[in-house]
Amino acid sequence: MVWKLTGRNPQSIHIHLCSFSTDGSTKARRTLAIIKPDGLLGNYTDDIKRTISEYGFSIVKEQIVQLGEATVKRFYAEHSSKSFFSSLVKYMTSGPVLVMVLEKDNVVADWRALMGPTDASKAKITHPHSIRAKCGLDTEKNCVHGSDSTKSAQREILFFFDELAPDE
Ligand code: RTP
Ligand code: MG
Repeated sequence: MVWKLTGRNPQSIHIHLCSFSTDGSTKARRTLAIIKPDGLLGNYTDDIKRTISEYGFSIVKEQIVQLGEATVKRFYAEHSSKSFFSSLVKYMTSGPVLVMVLEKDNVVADWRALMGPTDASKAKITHPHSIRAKCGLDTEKNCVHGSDSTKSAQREILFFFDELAPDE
């Protein structure tokens, strides 16, 4: 079976799904997604989850959580020296978030493509069908998170769902 879903505007979303991956690994097929406070408070959750399903992702785990400052600082530690860090912490603790583990082939790249670029105001112009274009506002309030690599995905999934740790 071959899935071939493309974005409504192929120039803005490039997703080609092929279900013939046979490496047997589940880790490489999972990523961490978060609907950030502006997404949840703005009532975008149902639309985002519908889009997730339409593009062939399965939601393996999900949990609504109110993140505290210390948790956000640990989660986004790679940005701790950036000028926007304190503002990011304030934003991510401003309301509850929906944390999800998504699964499909090529999941990390495909979820990043579906989210769109970090700056939602630019996404509205360059990637108008992306999730950030539809529900984000600017370079900070961009509605959704996605792991940026398979390695980050493994760390981030365990960060929130340690029951998904491999046995060995
Ligand atoms: P994310 O990690 O949330 O999926 O976002 P990303 O990879 O697209 O962008 P990243 O560079 O990792 O930045 C993490 C989050 O920090 C906020 N941000 N604010 N004010 C600013 O200049 C600025 N830059 C980034 C955004 O919420 C971004 O998603
Ligand atoms: Mg990032």
